[in-house]
Amino acid sequence: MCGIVGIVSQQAVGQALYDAMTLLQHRGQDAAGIVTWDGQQVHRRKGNGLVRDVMRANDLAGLLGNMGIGHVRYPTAGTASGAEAQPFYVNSPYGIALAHNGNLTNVGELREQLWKDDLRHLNTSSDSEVILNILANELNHVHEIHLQPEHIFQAVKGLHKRCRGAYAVTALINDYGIVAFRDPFGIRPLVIGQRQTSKGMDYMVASESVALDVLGFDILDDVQPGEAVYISKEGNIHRQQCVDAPNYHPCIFEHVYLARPDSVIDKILVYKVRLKLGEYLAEKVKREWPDLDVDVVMPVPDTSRVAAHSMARKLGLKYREGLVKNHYVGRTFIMPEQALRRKSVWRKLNTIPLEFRDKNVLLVDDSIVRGTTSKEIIQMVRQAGAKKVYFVSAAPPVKHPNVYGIDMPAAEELISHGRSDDEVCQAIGADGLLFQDLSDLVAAAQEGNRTITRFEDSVFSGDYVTGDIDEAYLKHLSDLRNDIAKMNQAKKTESTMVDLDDQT
Ligand code: PIN
Repeated sequence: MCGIVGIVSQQAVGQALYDAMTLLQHRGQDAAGIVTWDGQQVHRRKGNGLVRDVMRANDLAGLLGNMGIGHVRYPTAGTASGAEAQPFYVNSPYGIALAHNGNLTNVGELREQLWKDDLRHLNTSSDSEVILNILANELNHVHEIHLQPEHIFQAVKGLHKRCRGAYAVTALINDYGIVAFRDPFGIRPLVIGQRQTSKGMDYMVASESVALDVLGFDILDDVQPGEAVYISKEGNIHRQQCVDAPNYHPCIFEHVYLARPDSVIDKILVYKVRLKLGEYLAEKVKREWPDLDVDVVMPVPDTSRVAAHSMARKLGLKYREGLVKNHYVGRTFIMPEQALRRKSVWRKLNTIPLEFRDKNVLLVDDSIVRGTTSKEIIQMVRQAGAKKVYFVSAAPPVKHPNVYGIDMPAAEELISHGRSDDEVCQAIGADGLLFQDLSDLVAAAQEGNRTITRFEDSVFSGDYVTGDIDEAYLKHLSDLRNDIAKMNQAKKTESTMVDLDDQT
């Protein structure tokens, strides 16, 4: 999961890109980058770390121009190395910079084609570099010195024919404008907004609407699955569907945990989904645990707060916040090594014993992925004096790996993979455990937009919407993602800042 943004304005965009990226920072804390065009020249800054650490004041001052794109990165395919921070850049044709959120599922085949058929060298293991080179190659075929919107759409059509998987993209074409597009299933989110200023209309595309909101842009629409949106440097917007049969199957995990609650994705307010998740959970608790003796409902901060609150209300139980989060340590499932992850739970959360002493507590978390934090939290809560600890997950059990750009662990590292709910309950040491039903999660999201008949929910169901995922692919992914692989990568990439000349 990453965050992307693109802005075309009639005034300088450096600061606005920076602000948008800080609003998307929850989507990736690993690396950040911005590329702008000032009418003559491209300006770039990228590196490992948070937006505020990569872009110091003097870097920002150098990001000149009225259009640009930005990216915050959470490592998925490839490694976490600074050389792979985005946007990537190619100088032909025109000069194109590209930022991508997602993961291609036929990247091996594309790499081979790019080398053997298109004579293009790839310098990193990132699939975003692959997409950029495919786009460049398709634009090369068009071979127009005066690029028109229809040429760009033709190139995106060609790209859709070659690429499989999940991709939401913003690309800057020097001296022309910004093109944004979404894969034919609309798996990763992408929204367009506009803002009227005294100098003209500004346009922004971003992974989440929160970036538009805060910067004073109104939501115009979601980029549709398979659609491309081209905004010329003059501020003219062109849109075209670039696949014959698009399917609207956005990722449901955005609503579980990834997105900010104040974002609206595909017309669905994330906050409302989480409220609903709590209500469905309350019904399940009533059904499954009719004699439950609980003194207090408590969220594991932060994501599950909304669901825990609506659940407590529906159950007529007290809602309390007895776990306090330190916001200055990273999210735990980013960390590669199991031991590191364990330790960080204790660095991240602390208890208020007053809320636990001699009480039966019902803890709510947004999901259980590896189960490491749940286990540690339950121990922590018992140490704080709780008598009984029940645990509910606002999402169904995560049983399958994600292949569409969420940095989930390998299947064998998912606690619910190959385990019954009772076995998971035992493994995390709870007195009782309930998971949300998948049908309720889908219903909660669908209530926000009934035109979406299916969501990408493979981590729960094992059904991969693109239809091209087989055992061999999952095995390959597991080899890339397991803890040992991640530790080896981490060792290789100890240096933090990138050389700005790492052009592709
Ligand atoms: C909470 C995010 N949420 C907490 C992410 C932990 C699963 N984990 C998924 C629960 S917040 S584990 O937004 O960072 O506050 O099951 O892998 O141990």
